[in-house]
Amino acid sequence: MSDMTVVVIPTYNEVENLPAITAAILALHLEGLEILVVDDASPDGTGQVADELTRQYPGQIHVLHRPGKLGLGTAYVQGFTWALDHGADNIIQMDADFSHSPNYIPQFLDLIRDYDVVVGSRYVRGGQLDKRWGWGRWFLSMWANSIWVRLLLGVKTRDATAGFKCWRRSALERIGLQHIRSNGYIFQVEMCYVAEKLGLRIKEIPIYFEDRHIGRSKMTAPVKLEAALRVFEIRWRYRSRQRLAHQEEVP
Ligand SMILES: Nc1nc2c(ncn2[C@@H]2O[C@H](COP(=O)(O)OP(=O)(O)OP(=O)(O)O)[C@@H](O)[C@H]2O)c(=O)[nH]1
Ligand SMILES: [Mg+2]
Repeated sequence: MSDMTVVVIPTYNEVENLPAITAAILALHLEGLEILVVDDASPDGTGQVADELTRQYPGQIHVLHRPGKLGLGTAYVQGFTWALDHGADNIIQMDADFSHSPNYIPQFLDLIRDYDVVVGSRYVRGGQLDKRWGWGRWFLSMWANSIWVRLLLGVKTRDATAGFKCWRRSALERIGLQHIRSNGYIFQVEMCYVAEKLGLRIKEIPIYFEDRHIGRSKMTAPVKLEAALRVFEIRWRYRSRQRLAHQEEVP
Protein backbone atom coordinates (compact mmCIF):
# COMPACT_ATOMS: atom_id res chain seq x y z
CA MET A 1 0.00 0.00 0.00
CA SER A 2 1.32 3.43 -0.85
CA ASP A 3 1.90 6.16 1.69
CA MET A 4 -0.82 8.60 2.55
CA THR A 5 -0.13 12.31 2.34
CA VAL A 6 -2.22 15.23 3.55
CA VAL A 7 -1.51 18.71 2.17
CA VAL A 8 -2.58 21.34 4.73
CA ILE A 9 -3.52 24.73 3.28
CA PRO A 10 -4.52 27.51 5.68
CA THR A 11 -6.68 30.14 4.04
CA TYR A 12 -7.82 33.62 4.83
CA ASN A 13 -9.45 35.44 1.91
CA GLU A 14 -8.16 33.19 -0.86
CA VAL A 15 -11.45 32.76 -2.73
CA GLU A 16 -9.85 33.07 -6.17
CA ASN A 17 -6.71 31.10 -5.40
CA LEU A 18 -8.25 28.08 -3.66
CA PRO A 19 -9.98 26.33 -6.61
CA ALA A 20 -6.86 26.86 -8.75
CA ILE A 21 -4.31 25.66 -6.21
CA THR A 22 -6.33 22.57 -5.25
CA ALA A 23 -6.83 21.73 -8.96
CA ALA A 24 -3.09 22.11 -9.58
CA ILE A 25 -2.29 19.77 -6.68
CA LEU A 26 -4.82 17.13 -7.73
CA ALA A 27 -3.54 17.37 -11.32
CA LEU A 28 -0.29 15.82 -10.10
CA HIS A 29 -2.27 12.57 -9.76
CA LEU A 30 -0.33 11.41 -6.74
CA GLU A 31 -1.73 8.28 -5.21
CA GLY A 32 -2.86 8.60 -1.59
CA LEU A 33 -2.74 12.40 -1.59
CA GLU A 34 -5.52 14.38 0.07
CA ILE A 35 -5.94 18.09 0.79
CA LEU A 36 -7.11 19.76 3.99
CA VAL A 37 -8.16 23.42 3.88
CA VAL A 38 -8.18 25.26 7.22
CA ASP A 39 -10.30 28.35 6.75
CA ASP A 40 -10.78 31.07 9.34
CA ALA A 41 -14.26 32.26 8.36
CA SER A 42 -12.81 34.32 5.50
CA PRO A 43 -15.13 37.27 4.82
CA ASP A 44 -14.69 36.73 1.05
CA GLY A 45 -16.43 33.34 1.18
CA THR A 46 -13.39 31.06 0.81
CA GLY A 47 -15.03 28.68 3.31
CA GLN A 48 -18.11 28.17 1.10
CA VAL A 49 -15.91 27.59 -1.94
CA ALA A 50 -13.97 25.04 0.09
CA ASP A 51 -17.27 23.31 0.95
CA GLU A 52 -18.13 23.14 -2.74
CA LEU A 53 -14.73 21.61 -3.46
CA THR A 54 -15.29 18.90 -0.84
CA ARG A 55 -18.50 17.98 -2.69
CA GLN A 56 -16.75 18.08 -6.04
CA TYR A 57 -13.84 15.91 -4.87
CA PRO A 58 -15.26 13.72 -2.09
CA GLY A 59 -12.56 12.07 -0.01
CA GLN A 60 -9.85 14.08 -1.74
CA ILE A 61 -10.51 17.55 -0.35
CA HIS A 62 -11.52 18.24 3.25
CA VAL A 63 -12.15 21.44 5.15
CA LEU A 64 -11.91 22.61 8.73
CA HIS A 65 -13.89 25.75 9.50
CA ARG A 66 -12.79 27.93 12.35
CA PRO A 67 -14.99 30.69 13.74
CA GLY A 68 -12.69 33.65 13.00
CA LYS A 69 -9.14 34.73 12.17
CA LEU A 70 -7.35 32.76 14.85
CA GLY A 71 -3.90 32.92 13.26
CA LEU A 72 -1.60 30.84 11.11
CA GLY A 73 0.08 28.91 13.93
CA THR A 74 -3.06 27.40 15.42
CA ALA A 75 -4.41 26.80 11.89
CA TYR A 76 -1.37 24.60 11.22
CA VAL A 77 -1.51 22.88 14.60
CA GLN A 78 -5.18 22.03 14.06
CA GLY A 79 -4.58 20.98 10.48
CA PHE A 80 -1.56 18.81 11.34
CA THR A 81 -3.45 17.20 14.22
CA TRP A 82 -6.35 16.41 11.88
CA ALA A 83 -3.91 14.90 9.36
CA LEU A 84 -2.29 12.69 12.01
CA ASP A 85 -5.71 11.52 13.25
CA HIS A 86 -6.65 10.86 9.62
CA GLY A 87 -3.69 8.47 9.34
CA ALA A 88 -1.31 10.55 7.21
CA ASP A 89 2.25 9.23 6.78
CA ASN A 90 3.44 12.55 5.36
CA ILE A 91 2.12 16.03 5.99
CA ILE A 92 2.79 18.92 3.60
CA GLN A 93 2.17 22.55 4.48
CA MET A 94 1.80 25.22 1.83
CA ASP A 95 0.21 28.59 1.10
CA ALA A 96 -2.84 29.01 -1.11
CA ASP A 97 -1.40 31.88 -3.12
CA PHE A 98 0.91 29.98 -5.55
CA SER A 99 4.09 31.21 -3.87
CA HIS A 100 4.67 27.52 -3.22
CA SER A 101 4.48 25.70 -6.53
CA PRO A 102 2.75 22.30 -6.34
CA ASN A 103 5.35 21.07 -8.84
CA TYR A 104 7.82 20.56 -6.00
CA ILE A 105 5.53 18.10 -4.19
CA PRO A 106 6.79 14.93 -5.98
CA GLN A 107 10.37 15.88 -5.05
CA PHE A 108 9.31 16.44 -1.42
CA LEU A 109 7.71 13.00 -1.32
CA ASP A 110 10.79 11.36 -2.81
CA LEU A 111 13.07 12.92 -0.23
CA ILE A 112 10.85 12.41 2.81
CA ARG A 113 11.71 8.72 2.62
CA ASP A 114 15.22 9.61 3.76
CA TYR A 115 14.58 12.70 5.89
CA ASP A 116 12.25 13.80 8.70
CA VAL A 117 11.53 17.22 7.21
CA VAL A 118 11.93 18.58 3.68
CA VAL A 119 12.02 22.39 3.40
CA GLY A 120 11.28 24.35 0.23
CA SER A 121 14.01 26.92 0.64
CA ARG A 122 14.58 30.34 -0.87
CA TYR A 123 18.07 30.66 0.55
CA VAL A 124 20.00 27.58 -0.51
CA ARG A 125 21.98 27.55 -3.76
CA GLY A 126 19.50 27.50 -6.63
CA GLY A 127 16.69 28.95 -4.52
CA GLN A 128 15.21 32.21 -5.73
CA LEU A 129 12.91 35.00 -4.69
CA ASP A 130 10.43 36.51 -7.12
CA LYS A 131 12.33 38.50 -9.72
CA ARG A 132 10.05 41.44 -9.11
CA TRP A 133 11.25 41.89 -5.53
CA GLY A 134 13.08 45.16 -5.06
CA TRP A 135 16.39 45.07 -3.25
CA GLY A 136 14.82 46.58 -0.09
CA ARG A 137 12.37 43.73 0.32
CA TRP A 138 14.98 41.16 -0.61
CA PHE A 139 17.39 42.61 1.92
CA LEU A 140 14.77 42.59 4.70
CA SER A 141 13.80 38.99 4.09
CA MET A 142 17.41 37.87 3.80
CA TRP A 143 18.30 39.78 6.94
CA ALA A 144 15.39 38.28 8.89
CA ASN A 145 16.55 34.80 7.99
CA SER A 146 20.29 34.98 7.81
CA ILE A 147 21.05 37.39 10.57
CA TRP A 148 18.14 37.71 12.94
CA VAL A 149 16.83 34.18 13.29
CA ARG A 150 20.09 32.35 12.69
CA LEU A 151 22.10 34.52 15.04
CA LEU A 152 19.54 34.78 17.83
CA LEU A 153 18.43 31.17 17.81
CA GLY A 154 21.48 29.54 16.30
CA VAL A 155 19.49 27.60 13.73
CA LYS A 156 21.37 26.16 10.79
CA THR A 157 18.47 25.91 8.36
CA ARG A 158 18.96 28.63 5.72
CA ASP A 159 15.27 29.38 5.30
CA ALA A 160 14.02 29.29 8.88
CA THR A 161 10.84 31.17 8.02
CA ALA A 162 9.86 28.84 5.17
CA GLY A 163 6.19 27.91 4.98
CA PHE A 164 6.54 25.17 2.37
CA LYS A 165 7.53 21.93 4.05
CA CYS A 166 6.94 18.22 4.18
CA TRP A 167 6.93 16.47 7.55
CA ARG A 168 7.20 12.81 8.21
CA ARG A 169 4.48 11.71 10.61
CA SER A 170 7.00 10.61 13.24
CA ALA A 171 8.65 14.06 13.14
CA LEU A 172 5.42 15.80 14.13
CA GLU A 173 4.79 13.17 16.78
CA ARG A 174 8.24 13.77 18.24
CA ILE A 175 7.74 17.53 18.26
CA GLY A 176 4.40 17.17 20.03
CA LEU A 177 2.19 19.85 18.54
CA GLN A 178 0.55 20.53 21.90
CA HIS A 179 3.84 22.08 23.03
CA ILE A 180 4.03 24.61 20.21
CA ARG A 181 2.99 28.02 21.44
CA SER A 182 3.72 30.37 18.54
CA ASN A 183 0.84 31.68 16.58
CA GLY A 184 1.20 33.80 13.46
CA TYR A 185 4.15 33.65 11.12
CA ILE A 186 6.72 32.87 13.81
CA PHE A 187 5.20 29.38 14.03
CA GLN A 188 7.50 28.38 11.16
CA VAL A 189 10.55 29.49 13.11
CA GLU A 190 9.56 27.65 16.29
CA MET A 191 8.94 24.44 14.34
CA CYS A 192 12.30 24.78 12.60
CA TYR A 193 14.09 25.47 15.88
CA VAL A 194 12.52 22.54 17.72
CA ALA A 195 13.13 20.20 14.77
CA GLU A 196 16.83 21.07 14.83
CA LYS A 197 17.10 20.78 18.61
CA LEU A 198 15.52 17.34 18.49
CA GLY A 199 18.11 16.32 15.91
CA LEU A 200 15.60 15.65 13.15
CA ARG A 201 17.07 15.11 9.67
CA ILE A 202 16.27 18.24 7.69
CA LYS A 203 16.71 18.57 3.93
CA GLU A 204 16.45 21.94 2.23
CA ILE A 205 15.72 22.01 -1.47
CA PRO A 206 15.86 25.16 -3.59
CA ILE A 207 12.57 26.62 -4.74
CA TYR A 208 11.56 29.57 -6.84
CA PHE A 209 9.30 31.63 -4.60
CA GLU A 210 6.82 33.51 -6.71
CA ASP A 211 4.76 36.42 -5.44
CA ARG A 212 1.03 36.01 -5.13
CA HIS A 213 -0.81 37.05 -8.29
CA ILE A 214 -4.27 37.38 -6.75
CA GLY A 215 -5.44 38.49 -3.33
CA ARG A 216 -3.71 40.44 -0.62
CA SER A 217 -0.77 39.68 1.62
CA LYS A 218 -1.48 39.53 5.33
CA MET A 219 2.21 40.17 5.93
CA THR A 220 2.03 43.86 6.83
CA ALA A 221 4.80 45.87 8.51
CA PRO A 222 3.39 45.49 12.07
CA VAL A 223 3.01 41.74 11.48
CA LYS A 224 6.66 41.54 10.39
CA LEU A 225 7.80 43.53 13.41
CA GLU A 226 5.83 41.31 15.76
CA ALA A 227 7.38 38.21 14.19
CA ALA A 228 10.88 39.67 14.61
CA LEU A 229 10.28 40.36 18.30
CA ARG A 230 8.76 36.95 18.91
CA VAL A 231 12.13 35.39 18.19
CA PHE A 232 13.14 36.59 21.67
CA GLU A 233 10.11 34.83 23.10
CA ILE A 234 11.19 31.53 21.55
CA ARG A 235 14.69 32.03 22.88
CA TRP A 236 13.33 32.71 26.34
CA ARG A 237 10.91 29.81 26.30
CA TYR A 238 13.60 27.34 25.32
CA ARG A 239 16.30 28.91 27.51
CA SER A 240 16.97 25.60 29.16
CA ARG A 241 17.00 22.25 27.46
CA GLN A 242 14.43 21.22 30.07
CA ARG A 243 11.75 22.59 27.81
CA LEU A 244 12.58 19.96 25.21
CA ALA A 245 13.09 17.10 27.63
CA HIS A 246 9.57 15.69 27.34
CA GLN A 247 9.91 15.72 23.56
CA GLU A 248 13.07 13.66 23.78
CA GLU A 249 11.61 10.93 25.94
CA VAL A 250 11.74 7.64 24.16
CA PRO A 251 8.34 5.99 24.54
N1 LIG B 1 -6.49 29.95 8.40
C1 LIG B 1 -5.69 31.02 8.33
N2 LIG B 1 -4.91 31.20 7.24
C2 LIG B 1 -4.12 32.30 7.20
C3 LIG B 1 -4.07 33.26 8.24
N3 LIG B 1 -3.18 34.23 7.88
C4 LIG B 1 -2.69 33.87 6.68
N4 LIG B 1 -3.26 32.73 6.24
C5 LIG B 1 -2.97 31.98 5.01
O1 LIG B 1 -1.63 31.58 5.09
C6 LIG B 1 -0.99 31.62 3.82
C7 LIG B 1 0.16 32.62 3.84
O2 LIG B 1 -0.33 33.92 4.04
P1 LIG B 1 0.06 35.17 3.11
O3 LIG B 1 -0.83 36.31 3.37
O4 LIG B 1 0.22 34.75 1.71
O5 LIG B 1 1.39 35.57 3.73
P2 LIG B 1 2.76 35.46 3.11
O6 LIG B 1 2.78 34.37 2.10
O7 LIG B 1 3.71 35.37 4.22
O8 LIG B 1 2.86 36.89 2.47
P3 LIG B 1 2.83 37.28 0.93
O9 LIG B 1 3.53 36.22 0.20
O10 LIG B 1 3.47 38.61 0.92
O11 LIG B 1 1.41 37.31 0.49
C8 LIG B 1 -2.08 31.98 2.83
O12 LIG B 1 -2.63 30.80 2.29
C9 LIG B 1 -3.08 32.74 3.71
O13 LIG B 1 -4.39 32.71 3.20
C10 LIG B 1 -4.91 33.04 9.39
O14 LIG B 1 -4.94 33.80 10.34
N5 LIG B 1 -5.68 31.90 9.37
MG1 LIG C 1 2.00 34.43 0.38
